[in-house]
Amino acid sequence: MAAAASGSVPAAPRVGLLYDNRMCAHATPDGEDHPENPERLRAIWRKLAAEGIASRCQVLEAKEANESHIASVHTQDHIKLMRDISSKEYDSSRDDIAKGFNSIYFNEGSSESAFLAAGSVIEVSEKVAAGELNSAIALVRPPGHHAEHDAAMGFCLFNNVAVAANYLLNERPDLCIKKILIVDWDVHHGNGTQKMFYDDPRVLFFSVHRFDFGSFYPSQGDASHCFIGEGAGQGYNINVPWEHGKCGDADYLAVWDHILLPIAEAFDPDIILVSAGFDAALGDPLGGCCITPNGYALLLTKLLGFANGRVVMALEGGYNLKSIANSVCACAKVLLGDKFAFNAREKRPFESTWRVIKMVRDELKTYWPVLSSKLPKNVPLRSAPLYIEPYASSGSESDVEDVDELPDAVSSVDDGLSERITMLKLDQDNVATKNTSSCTTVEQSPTDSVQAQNDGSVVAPTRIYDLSFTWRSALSKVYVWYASFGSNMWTPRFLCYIEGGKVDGMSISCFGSHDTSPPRGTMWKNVPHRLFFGRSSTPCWGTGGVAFLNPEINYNDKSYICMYKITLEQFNDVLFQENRLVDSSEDGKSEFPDSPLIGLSEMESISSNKALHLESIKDSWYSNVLHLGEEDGLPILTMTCPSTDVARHKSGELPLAPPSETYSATLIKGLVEGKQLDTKEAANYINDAAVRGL
Ligand code: X5A
Ligand code: ZN
Repeated sequence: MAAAASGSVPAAPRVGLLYDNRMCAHATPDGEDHPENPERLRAIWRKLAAEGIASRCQVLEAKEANESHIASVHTQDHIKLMRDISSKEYDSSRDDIAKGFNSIYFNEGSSESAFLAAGSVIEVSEKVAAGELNSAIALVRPPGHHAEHDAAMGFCLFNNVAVAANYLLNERPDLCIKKILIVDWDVHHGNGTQKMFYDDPRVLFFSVHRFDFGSFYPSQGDASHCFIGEGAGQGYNINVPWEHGKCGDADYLAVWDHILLPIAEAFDPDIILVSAGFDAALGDPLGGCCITPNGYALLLTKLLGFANGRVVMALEGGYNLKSIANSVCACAKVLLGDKFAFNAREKRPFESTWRVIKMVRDELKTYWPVLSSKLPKNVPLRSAPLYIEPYASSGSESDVEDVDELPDAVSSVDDGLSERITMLKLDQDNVATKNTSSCTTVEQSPTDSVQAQNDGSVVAPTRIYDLSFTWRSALSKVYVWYASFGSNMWTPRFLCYIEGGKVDGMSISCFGSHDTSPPRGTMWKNVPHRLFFGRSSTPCWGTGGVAFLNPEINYNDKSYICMYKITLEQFNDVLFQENRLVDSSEDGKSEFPDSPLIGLSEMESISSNKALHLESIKDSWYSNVLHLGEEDGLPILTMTCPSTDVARHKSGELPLAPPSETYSATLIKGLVEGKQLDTKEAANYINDAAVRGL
């Protein structure tokens, strides 16, 4: 290495790496499995050690945060609770207190871990800001970005990154950090961080996350791109909300190139703090996205072009041990100056990504004029994940004019799917229209809000994203096959769930769906699941059992299903009605739950796991949504009891009971009119299932 001796080689970057096994003390109280577990840190550390990365970094120990520093973002009550929650006095109430928060557990190690996590991000940020280190990675847990000023949430106790940002800005004027860019690439929205700096122009908060039209965790409307900050902080809050899962390197890079980097250039931060969750990584069980390690490396490389490369990464989420270890490792190599080859497998962003990019730029261009520049034309795009079907306009909608708003790109898609492509547009509901904001407001009509936006001078103070509006409109363009195996096999009876009303034999009327359009198709199949009749009476059919499908596959069983091609919105409405979640209000109007049971992310998890037991309605009879296969590239879904109920039926704890006369007559009509069996065969089929049991 002659060059080294000549002194012309730049010194290797000084990279801080904070790891401390004291942060492994926070764990579930009884050792229950949990995605946010101590193994996450250990897996990352083992990998960095094995790859010889740790030894090239300055390895730092964790340090507890001062309460006074945490107090810049959290209330005294919250700090006290987090400080004391692990003490003896809380032994008996700890679990109940955890239940009072959203997605939180505590044990005896939680307090120390929480203070160490917050203090550690302060520690490395200070060193980077002071120039002692060029950059740093803080391997901390519990994570931070969901924590609100007065509450733990989403596996997060203190908002580590927010605490560190405030520390630099308020406590260390000597370090001359006046502007901070926070890049939150965790797959979830950084709701806590957003709120903490919402009116603060010194902190530019950028979060790219799955939104799925409001159904992805934390499922709050404020993750939408309409939330741009308020007061002096207007324009300093940037949300990039994905419409669905499966986003990967190409999608993130497009957002970097067309939103984040131009803004970072204009903002010119003094330091960048990355809320570095790795749950958008390929293989993550919660995220459903697919950033590769090299993808992360490239995203990070691009950030190093700002703030003189002063970048601090703080671990947030990330739940596949291999994925997070490989991803952090790739990032550490970037900080150390290693070269890497970027070879994205899938180089095309989704069409939805392009649409989201345009939306965000439109929303923010008055604050960041650089966003008014022209986007490249003819970008090759790919169609949305399969279950999002072409939005076949039935003629009444005037969506033609919006077509020129779409990228002129779809033509060059080379996988033959281009004809199937139609944008998931939110047009007819005023949620998004040409040249307008897609935000709805409480006080203003959509039109008013549009004027306020175009004028650039007025922005509604409190904007509320109407989620039920949004999920319905989004899920109304997604098709599934709903598979019926009971009375719904008789089409007139099924249509009660769509159109409302009842047929002979039913003692209660159905509410119907918000969308009363008839199924787009009907089809029969057999499935290897056992049909049985359980429970001894129902409000609708009276005495006698009703049909269930054993969720377990058994190739000796063969049951008939009648499938209806309906929208995911309608499927949710069927699910609501089957589980009696729709009520009549006083004025006789029907009241549906205001969020879907099955959104796009649930669809994905059902498709990959074959079933999803809906925790929120776990005591209802039909709380288990099964994936029975695919037809036309669309999932076949049904609803039945959970396997725990099957066990209770087997043990006799829950009754098995033959169907009533009228109920079985309905099933038989279904099978006969559906041309599956003649009357005698159908009666035998039902009778067999009734006497066979489980
Ligand atoms: C930090 C993080 C996720 C919480 C999911 C709760 N939290 N269902 O990734
Ligand atoms: Zn996350």
